[in-house]
Order: sequence, then structure tokens, then C-alpha cells
Amino acid sequence: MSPLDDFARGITVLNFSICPFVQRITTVLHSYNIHFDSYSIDIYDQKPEWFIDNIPSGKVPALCLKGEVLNYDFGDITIVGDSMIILSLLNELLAEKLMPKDSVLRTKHRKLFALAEELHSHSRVLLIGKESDEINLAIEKMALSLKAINDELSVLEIPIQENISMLEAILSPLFNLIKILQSWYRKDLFEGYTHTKAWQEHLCNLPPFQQALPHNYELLLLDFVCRSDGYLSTKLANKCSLL
Ligand SMILES: N[C@@H](CCC(=O)N[C@@H](CS)C(=O)NCC(=O)O)C(=O)O
Repeated sequence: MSPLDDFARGITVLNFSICPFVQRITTVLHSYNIHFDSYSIDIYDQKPEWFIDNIPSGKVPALCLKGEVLNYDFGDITIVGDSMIILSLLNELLAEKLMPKDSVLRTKHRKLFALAEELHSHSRVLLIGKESDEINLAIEKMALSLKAINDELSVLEIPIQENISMLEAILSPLFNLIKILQSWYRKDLFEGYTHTKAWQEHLCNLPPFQQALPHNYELLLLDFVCRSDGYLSTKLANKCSLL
């Protein structure tokens, strides 16, 4: 049975509690006070047929849009997957407010989006990688991505405007995830990267990002790590045993 017919008009975000890619979307929606509903998909269980039929990648986030949303009529239902595609759609609906007007600056932001994807893949290894060699390699690769991110951020001013940009929506969940990984690995992954550290401080405290973050996020993430049976779950065995 598909729940799609039961979704209210407007926006429904298909989510998974710990997903940083979902947080990109909900951070924007909170920042612009756009009402939305959420529907949880357990991506580690058998995914529902209606979900796979509409989102063949089987990944969240996905956005279901019904009727008029931000002055655009999406008809009976429109379903969009992939956080970057959803962010571009939101950017269009929000009259391009999520991106800088200046094209050189826009290119810098896009470069950072690509670096953020790299960093996500290394973070994933740190979360659920099995062997210490694999982890060490991911930490080395992470340092390279972080150096590049730090260089890019060094020439960007930390924003002070009220509503957030696409860059902030992409980096907040990532830098928050790395903050938690740092405490679990007892390692300052941002050591020496002063600009990145300053941005991390700014991004992790952004009110719309805080609204997008489940209140028990670290615990939910810990549960996910402990179930993964990877290197980190062994390292955190004491914490895992308390769950
Ligand atoms: N490139 C995708 C990545 C999304 C993604 O990796 N989502 C994860 C949860 S955080 C997922 O749904 N995984 C399920 C799967 O791989 O089967 C995006 O930006 O939306």
C-alpha cells in the first residue's frame, strides 16, 4: 500500500533519522519557514515497493510535492530524489536566494559542494569501515579534502544574513557529523584548518540546522554505528554496551 495518496498537500520529506543529506533539505525548509511534513523510511529494512518505484536509487531524501507550493503548481504529486536536485529545485522556488548572485562566488560555492561529497564518502568509512587500514586511508584522504575546503573557505566571509545559503545547508550536517566523529576517534580532524574550524563553529550553531537535527542525534548515530559491527563499533564497545 502506498501512503502517497494520504500525504497532505504541500511538501512531505521522505527521511531517515540520521541522514545528513536529509538535514540539508530540512535546514533550508526551516530557515525559510516553509511548512513540511515528514515520512520516515527505514532504509536498512526492506524498502517499500512504492518508494523504489518512485525513487529507483532507494535513497533518501526525497521530496513529495502536491498542489501549489511556493507559487508553483505541482499537480497531483511530484516526487524528487537526491539532495542536490532537491536543493536546486528549492533554489528556483525561492527565486535563487540560496546561491550568491555573483558568478565567481557561485563557482566557489559549487567547488565546495563537490568537496563536501568527497568528505561525506570518507566520513562514511570512518563511521562503518571494517579494517584499521581502511580507516587510516580514509583519514589521510579526509585531510586532503579538508585542506582543499580550508583553502576555499579562507577567501569566503562567514555569512551574517538571516536566511541560510545552499552552502551552509550542505556544510552544516557534514561539519556536525565530523564533530561527533572527532570526539569518538579522539582526534582533531580539523587541526591546523583555522578557517574550517571557524565555519564549523558557525554552521553547527545555525538555528535552522539545530531545528533540522533530531534532539538525540548523537545517540541515534551511535546506535547506527554499533549495529554496523565495524572498526568504530569495536572502539566504542563500552558505549555500545550501554545502549
Ligand atoms: N547523493 C544522495 C545520497 C543520499 C544517501 O546516501 N542517502 C542514504 C541515507 S543518509 C540512503 O538513503 N541510503 C540508502 C541506500 O544506500 O540504500 C543525496 O545527496 O541525496
